[in-house]
Amino acid sequence: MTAGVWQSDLKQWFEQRSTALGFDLAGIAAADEPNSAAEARDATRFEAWVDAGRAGDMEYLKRRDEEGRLLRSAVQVAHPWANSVAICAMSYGKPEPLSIDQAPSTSGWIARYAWSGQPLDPESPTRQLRPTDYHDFLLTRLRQLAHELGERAGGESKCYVDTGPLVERSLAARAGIGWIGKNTCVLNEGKGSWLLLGVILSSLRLPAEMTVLAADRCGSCTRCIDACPTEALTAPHQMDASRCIAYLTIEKKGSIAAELRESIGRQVFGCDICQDVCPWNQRSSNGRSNAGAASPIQTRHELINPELDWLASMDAGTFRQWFKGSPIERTRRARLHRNVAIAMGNSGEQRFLAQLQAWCAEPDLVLAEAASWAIDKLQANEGSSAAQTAGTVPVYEGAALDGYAPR
Ligand code: B12
Ligand code: SF4
Ligand code: SF4
Repeated sequence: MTAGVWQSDLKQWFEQRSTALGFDLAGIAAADEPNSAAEARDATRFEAWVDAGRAGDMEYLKRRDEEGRLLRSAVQVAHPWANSVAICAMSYGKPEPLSIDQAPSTSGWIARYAWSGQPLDPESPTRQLRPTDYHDFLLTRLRQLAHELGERAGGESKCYVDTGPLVERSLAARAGIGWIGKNTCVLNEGKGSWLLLGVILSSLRLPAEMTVLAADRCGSCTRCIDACPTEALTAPHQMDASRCIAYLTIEKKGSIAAELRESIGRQVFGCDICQDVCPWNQRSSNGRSNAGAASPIQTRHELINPELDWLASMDAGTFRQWFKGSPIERTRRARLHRNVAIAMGNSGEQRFLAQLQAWCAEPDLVLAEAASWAIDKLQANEGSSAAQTAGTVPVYEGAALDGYAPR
């Protein structure tokens, strides 16, 4: 296939169109240099990560081609036709509370990316929000953009949000969206790390001089590493995903290892701690998404610090009503309840015993076992304060970034 080239006016057009479609940041990186230093470095890092068993049970990350190469080690392994990647990022930064703020000990925490909703009717005074999932609304916008790009410059393209055989964060860093923080998230000086990423693979070639990288602004700060309750951040930029609360509460099927349960605290879906403590997010959470009045990323306030017994009371119908179309839907009710049982055990609240006892009689053995663990924990802690769960992560004052002041 003959490939066109990203000219600077095309790049400019792309950035403008991505903003018009509701994205906050956009950038382009080359994917046509399998032997370039950046590709080789990322491939080595990814392989080392998988070989060290860091991916836990996430088998999709370990898939290989016939030659034994990991599909995600470089873009061209699975997409030999792709010469460039265009990355678009949407901010979900909001001024709402953080997981590390004080909260009732009876409440849980749902990761803020999963609070998203869109008005059923923007004109209605109640502005009731229906659940949305970033995979869907980013992909729709990316496909529109890819279609327009094709009309303008030709070439082949393919869009992914999350699910493609790519390491999106490495590509985003190479496209200048931001730098990879010590918590492994992509951070942008203006927007922080509350960014959702989407990728358009393209057969267009990118001249090397068009690549502009963002400087690393972590300095000597280690707040994310210090705050991680499960020690999943084993070193700067190194994550053992099999210990990460996001993995344990969202991805992990079956029972969660007993030794990690207490550290999960009150997180019932995902984890925001290593981003909540980041000084770049404490400022940039004011930088709202530019997605507009009918934005699909508005906050469903009921999901901030939700009461654990409210989540526990959900039957199949109520769960569907609240979470159909949300990222929480894919975790399913049984897994959410497993997580709620663990959070109840960590709460110190004796009033959850009745619910936990009811779950012990459930045919779902994973839930029954988690509930039984929680009962033992509550009974062992009887009389002690419930302050175990909320606001346990140290709250940091001021910035400790070498010579850099977050805006
Ligand atoms: C699997 C996965 C997870 C796993 C593993 C996370 C991980 N760190 O790998 C789990 C379930 C734990 C997870 C959690 C979360 N995830 Co996730 N996840 C993914 C997914 C599908 C693949 C990631 C992957 O390939 N990891 C493999 C490892 C090797 O990658 P890595 O740790 O990023 O390592 C690379 C770099 O760190 C770098 N590197 C390594 N060493 C060094 C050293 C230096 C000096 C430097 C500079 C770089 C560097 O090279 C490595 C390889 O290329 C991506 C989507 C995608 N297709 O890419 C989303 C994605 C990374 N997740 C995302 C989100 C939002 C989250 C959560 C915030 C959700 C939540 N609130 O619960 C948390 C964040 C936790 C955290 N601190 O990372 C976003 C990240 C956006 C951002 N701003 O970075 C993504 C891109 C999805 C999206 N489309 O927006 N996730
Ligand atoms: S998301 Fe939570 S558990 Fe995972 S690395 Fe960050 S602080 Fe640790
Ligand atoms: S908390 Fe500090 S070290 Fe961690 S990502 Fe943010 S600035 Fe970097």
